[in-house]
Amino acid sequence: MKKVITYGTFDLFHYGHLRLLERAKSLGDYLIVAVSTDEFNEIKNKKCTYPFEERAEIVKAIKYVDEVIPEHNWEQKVNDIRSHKVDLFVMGSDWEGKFDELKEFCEVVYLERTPEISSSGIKTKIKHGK
Ligand code: C2G
Repeated sequence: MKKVITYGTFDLFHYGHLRLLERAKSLGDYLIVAVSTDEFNEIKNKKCTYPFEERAEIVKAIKYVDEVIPEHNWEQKVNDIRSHKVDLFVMGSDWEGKFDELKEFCEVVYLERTPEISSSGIKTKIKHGK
């Protein structure tokens, strides 16, 4: 069974997130998603609309997702890969090259980011009605 893992905040869940998870799952048999905790988003300097529990609940409900774990820090990835016996680490291309050190532990693939959609873009759209 090929196990895949990916990480993210997944705030204001949108089709860019969905297409990432769909493609990540298509590369294996079992997809683990590590959802950033509110505390870690502070460290990432990422303002979130929804708290961890709600973001994790939505990700858990996605049919491509088999397991959700919390992402507490930048450093946990190697432990996650080892403890969950992960074969493939996947991230969107905005992270291209940033996690290449994980190639020592598993396959690393960056998938094309879906253009024109982002959590911050959605907020702007709602604020300015365009
Ligand atoms: N994504 C995408 N297309 C978009 C928006 C996001 O493919 N239009 C992908 C990102 O590349 C990422 C995933 O969806 O792989 C989650 O995106 P975010 O929630 O923005 O995650 P991020 O804040 O980048 O956190 O340790 C890694 C970090 O936790 C990643």
